[in-house]
Amino acid sequence: MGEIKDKSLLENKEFLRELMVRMMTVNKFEEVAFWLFGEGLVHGTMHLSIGEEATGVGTTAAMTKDDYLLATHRGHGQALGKGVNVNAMMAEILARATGTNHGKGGSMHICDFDNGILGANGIVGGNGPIACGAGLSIKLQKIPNRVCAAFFGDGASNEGAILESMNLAAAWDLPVMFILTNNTYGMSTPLDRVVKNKDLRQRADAFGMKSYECDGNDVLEVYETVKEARDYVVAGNGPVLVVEHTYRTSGHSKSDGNLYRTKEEIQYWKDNNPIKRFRDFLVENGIFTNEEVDEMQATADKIIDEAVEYAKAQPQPVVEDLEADVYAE
Ligand SMILES: Cc1ncc(C[n+]2csc(CCOP(=O)(O)OP(=O)(O)O)c2C)c(N)n1
Ligand SMILES: [Mg+2]
Repeated sequence: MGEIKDKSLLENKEFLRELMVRMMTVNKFEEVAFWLFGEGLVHGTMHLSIGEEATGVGTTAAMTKDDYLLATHRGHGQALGKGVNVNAMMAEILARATGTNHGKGGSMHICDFDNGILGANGIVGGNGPIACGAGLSIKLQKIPNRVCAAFFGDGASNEGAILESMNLAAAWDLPVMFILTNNTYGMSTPLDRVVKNKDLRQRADAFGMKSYECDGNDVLEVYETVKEARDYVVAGNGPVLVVEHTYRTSGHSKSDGNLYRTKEEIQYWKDNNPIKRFRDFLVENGIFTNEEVDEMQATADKIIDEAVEYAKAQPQPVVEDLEADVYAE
């Protein structure tokens, strides 16, 4: 783990515990969703973010409930971090009527306006233009202390929509945080095969935008970096780019034979996953004992066990409701 700028964080045991439980909850949610998929209870496909837990959790921990967030196709951790109800999200994954989207959206469309989650998005790079719209609404209504965060990946960073959005947000000084989760791959394609300049942070320079960078497997570094970036944005300075370097140890989606990377590479990142690193940090610094961290894991396991039990008992959507929520009323 890197240098901690705000040492008082280390005394805030409740906050540190919350960060760990959230990461464990995201991890457990996805492991269980994987099994439910295998049982035929999840339809369509699904993108897991196992190994990337610190990005979604660390970023959203630095945001307020009212901040807006646009999640990606790999957005379970982003949505759970932002505060979506776990039961409702599990019900959505199982296509139940009481899910976040009434069972009609699924994994790639989780949305929860009460917690500022304007939706996940299956269109790679599709978040950028929407974030500009949300940012413009904050600016025109002069809403104080609010930002919109748009998550996107290294692959999406080459999409025209993202580059155009960064330019527009910079030109109009919009309160947008562009959160680039660099997990090294866009599906099976490594970043260095599709870009000449691997320094993704420099993308911001082209638009006159301030940028930040952090170790995306270090949850405290992610939190502190995004907090600083958010302070800059809410002070009225315009948008920022935050590059978070991480790695997805799970496959790209449900259909991934992992033929594009070695077992050794995956193992290296499993050994350096953000939950393990945070556990080591907490224990080595005497903040929590191993047993206390085990209790956090038990808490997360219970949250997810209960969510599965809840979701399985929920009704399926009915055909009569097919067109509900499709048109604005
Ligand atoms: C516009 C568009 N192009 C292609 C796809 C197919 N696709 C789904 S995920 C993905 C890879 C995206 O890579 P990245 O942005 O790095 O995100 P990651 O999957 O690594 O989280 C692609 C190409 C899509 N969903 N939308
Ligand atoms: Mg990627």
